[in-house]
Amino acid sequence: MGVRRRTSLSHWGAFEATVEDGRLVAARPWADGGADPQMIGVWPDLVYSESRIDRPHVREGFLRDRERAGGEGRGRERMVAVDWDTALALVAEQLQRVHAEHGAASVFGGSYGWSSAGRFHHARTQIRRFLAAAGGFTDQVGNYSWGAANAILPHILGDAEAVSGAATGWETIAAESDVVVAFGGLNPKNWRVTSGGAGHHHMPRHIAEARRRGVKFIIVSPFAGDCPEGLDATFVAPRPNTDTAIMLALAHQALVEGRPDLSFLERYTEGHEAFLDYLRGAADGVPKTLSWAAGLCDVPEAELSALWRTIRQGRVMLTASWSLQRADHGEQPFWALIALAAMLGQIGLPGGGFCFGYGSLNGVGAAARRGFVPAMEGLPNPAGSAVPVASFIEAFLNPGGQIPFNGRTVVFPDVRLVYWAGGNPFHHAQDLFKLEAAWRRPEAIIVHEPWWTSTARRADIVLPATTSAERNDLGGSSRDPFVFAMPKLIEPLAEARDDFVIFRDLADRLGCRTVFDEGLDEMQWLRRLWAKTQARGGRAGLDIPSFETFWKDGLWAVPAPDAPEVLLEAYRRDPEAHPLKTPSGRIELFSRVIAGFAYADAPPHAVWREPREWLGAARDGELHLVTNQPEKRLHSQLYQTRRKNAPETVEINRRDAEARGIGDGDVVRLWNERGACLAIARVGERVRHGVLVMPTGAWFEPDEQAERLEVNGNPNVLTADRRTSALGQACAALSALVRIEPYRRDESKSEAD
Ligand SMILES: Nc1nc2c(c(=O)[nH]1)N[C@H]1C(S)=C(S)[C@@H](COP(=O)(O)OP(=O)(O)OC[C@H]3O[C@@H](n4cnc5c(=O)[nH]c(N)nc54)[C@H](O)[C@@H]3O)O[C@H]1N2
Ligand SMILES: Nc1nc2c(c(=O)[nH]1)N[C@H]1C(S)=C(S)[C@@H](COP(=O)(O)OP(=O)(O)OC[C@H]3O[C@@H](n4cnc5c(=O)[nH]c(N)nc54)[C@H](O)[C@@H]3O)O[C@H]1N2
Ligand SMILES: [Mo]
Repeated sequence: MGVRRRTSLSHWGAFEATVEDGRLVAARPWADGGADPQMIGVWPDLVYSESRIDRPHVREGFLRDRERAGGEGRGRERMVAVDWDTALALVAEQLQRVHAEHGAASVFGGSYGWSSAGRFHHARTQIRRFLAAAGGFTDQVGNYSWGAANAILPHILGDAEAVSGAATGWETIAAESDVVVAFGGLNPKNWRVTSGGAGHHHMPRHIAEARRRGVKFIIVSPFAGDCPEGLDATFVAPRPNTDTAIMLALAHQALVEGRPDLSFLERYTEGHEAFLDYLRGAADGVPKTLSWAAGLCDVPEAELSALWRTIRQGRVMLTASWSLQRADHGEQPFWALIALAAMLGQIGLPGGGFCFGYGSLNGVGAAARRGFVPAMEGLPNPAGSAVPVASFIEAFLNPGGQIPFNGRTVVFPDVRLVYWAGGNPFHHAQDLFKLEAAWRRPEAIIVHEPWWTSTARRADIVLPATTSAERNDLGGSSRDPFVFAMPKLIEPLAEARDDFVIFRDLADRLGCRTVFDEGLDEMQWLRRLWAKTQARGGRAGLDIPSFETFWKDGLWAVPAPDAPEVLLEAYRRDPEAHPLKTPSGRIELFSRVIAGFAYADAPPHAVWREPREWLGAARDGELHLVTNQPEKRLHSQLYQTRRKNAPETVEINRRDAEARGIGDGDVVRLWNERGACLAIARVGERVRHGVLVMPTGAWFEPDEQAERLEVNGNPNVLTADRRTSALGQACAALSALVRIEPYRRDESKSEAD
């Protein structure tokens, strides 16, 4: 067979794969794309990991007693290897049973998760298509990444584009901005990843260009790691979750100095008077002054005042990372940032106004034409049932329960069967010990996974899926100027099958195969997807290669746009000709629609509300736990390739460490009323006092002896299963208080409180 080199794609970048005698032996970043060599280099370890699932498996009790087995044995009982026919017959039988006895909404199949790159084989898309074809299911709406923004932005701007795709181009920042204020910072680790996968990792270059022109950067974050190295930025380190107060105070300062751009507010916004009244403290008697904010965020007033002086003139780009809205009342910092930008009057100008996510994902603000990476088609869900994505634990525990959600009432279905492919809820959900309890409730749990993740180990039926190296696909990201072919590199390992093939066989058994696959096989689907790219190119007047040429070349470079994008540029140019899709057609600083909802935790204009857990409410010894994205993983993906067998690290300020007798490198125990986990302490000055920073993504591994103790360092045993507000019902993981101490094994049992 010899040696072959092929290009392929992962969420962490395009790569060159070397295949020797049918075995993937090496991977390195593609061309000069700038992907992280270490993350790419572990591809062979990932594919041939010991944690690969070789065959279908069924939990022992479930194999014997089916749905009557109860959920107690999940994660405890032995998993028994079975042949594909037995496994598929079991899955089909369970789906039919639940449909017949309880109805389609009792099948929970939202299956949230990033899956792998590749548009056709994208597991979450495939499972939702299959379950829709099979009669319906309960879906999950929104996402963990920017769920709160997704709910609030349409009320303010008419749609959620400003977080889902649109962004002011970095070229305009490098060329026009005087100042960039980055709330939540610009952490370079996050630029390693793009949803869908990227050819170019452009951010370091853009930052360097901006620096060369002398753009001033201000990083607002409790963590100095959020500042790219070599960037001579001013650093403001507030308490977590207090950014809204700072933004409001800056807006108030603009007001008292007579600097708000009144002509902008009048022409382009709706309801600014109500917002300005709030800043003045008309109703609550609290003017939102710099000293008011200084007290809340615990930053000297002089620093906030210096921040104000930096942004009161010149071209100013205000940006917030997505992390800000993954917290209690996470809707508010995004609304407050838009309001502040409106006061400064630069929305719609190159290098000015506001933008979300420059520090969150590679490709935000990249020069790329959107819409050329074809999306795999979904099917309408006949059950019409869906819950907000982060509410699923509550849904499992509380069938028939109701929650308010963005002006509606969601009624939780009676979940009997859970089907997950392409996601890892024992990574992404909050309060994982609570999830463990909720996970026992359904009668049947089915998971497709390439690896024995914590979720796969807690299923009744596990079907081994291929990785993207083992199938043909195409992929890319709308935030990147390429569409990549992803040719099959190697044959499937052991008995692994593609999610598509598994669902096709199940659809066959359930009598819905033609609805599901439309009579097309893998390569025919890829051609059909490519035809969408061609059609789109035709409309744009571009000449797009044939599928054969694309496949042979391995990629197609999407021509660069004629001019860099500027968020809301057309609206600014002519608001009458390009009204926003809000009720007023303008940027809503006060929303009558939200007023109509009458939610106590989401008023009709941007406000400061105390988070339920934050340093302002900390009891003795409690610290604020920030759980951010891991540096060299994608969530829980790549964890299986780690070299050392030690828990995840937690960064702690020297002052807090010394007060607790914690030294650098010590094993520590973090705990609160929800649970406890272990970690290795990194002691230093990067994180502000009172705050701990711990990445997500360690595989959930409860200790066998101690109660509610997790040993790999998965911080989601500590975060609260509470959502941002009735408006967003989104993940609020970043509002959590914990205690920390040196770990001594024998003490751990008695101290779980
Ligand atoms: N505390 C805290 N929690 C958080 C966050 C936080 O900031 N703090 N962030 C949240 C955010 S923004 C997100 S997006 C979520 C991410 O949560 P997830 O998206 O659930 O995390 P991943 O680890 O990417 O899970 C993807 C799973 O799909 C599997 N997989 C990969 N390819 C395939 C395939 O082809 N077929 C099948 N069947 N499976 C496949 C992988 O092995 C992996 O187990 O986490 C959320 N959780
Ligand atoms: N390497 C890598 N990159 C990734 C991912 C990954 O798993 N690995 N995941 C991707 C995904 S799915 C998403 S959604 C994005 C998420 O993008 P973000 O949510 O923006 O990323 P995080 O790393 O969670 O948070 C960024 C920084 O925000 C700071 N921060 C937290 N809370 C506060 C606060 O209240 N105020 C202020 N001022 N700062 C705060 C933290 O110090 C943290 O380092 O990242 C993407 N990029
Ligand atoms: Mo995310």
